[in-house]
Amino acid sequence: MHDCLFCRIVRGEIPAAKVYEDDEVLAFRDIQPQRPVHVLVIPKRHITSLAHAAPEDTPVLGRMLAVANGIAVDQGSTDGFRSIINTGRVGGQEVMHVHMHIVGGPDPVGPML
Ligand code: DGP
Repeated sequence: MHDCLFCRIVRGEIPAAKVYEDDEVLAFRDIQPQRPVHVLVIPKRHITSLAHAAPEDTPVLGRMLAVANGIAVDQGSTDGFRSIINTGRVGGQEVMHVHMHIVGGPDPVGPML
């Protein structure tokens, strides 16, 4: 997808603070962090949303889940984290390239609800 924001990050056309990368998956810090740790994990290959996922996308979607804990721990979220995937307009998805938020880190006001 030529104009997709996250595809452009994958291609290096837009800078991002990368924290993890392998053949299939890229993770970088969210530009508007909601917590001390806020990372987005994306497939390098364009998938618009979970509503657009095809059977052949199963391995890369699994990889996104499989790398989440290591990324969270590396970023300092050593006592758990949230993983969130918004899907579609009603689901609050703003960037139409599937992504998983990893949100956590030390919280001075207590645990997440
Ligand atoms: P969502 O609402 O689930 O589609 O979340 C999209 C997230 O993407 C939002 O938390 C802000 C983040 N974001 C938007 N544009 C950029 C960008 O150019 N760079 C980075 N690192 N994050 C971005």
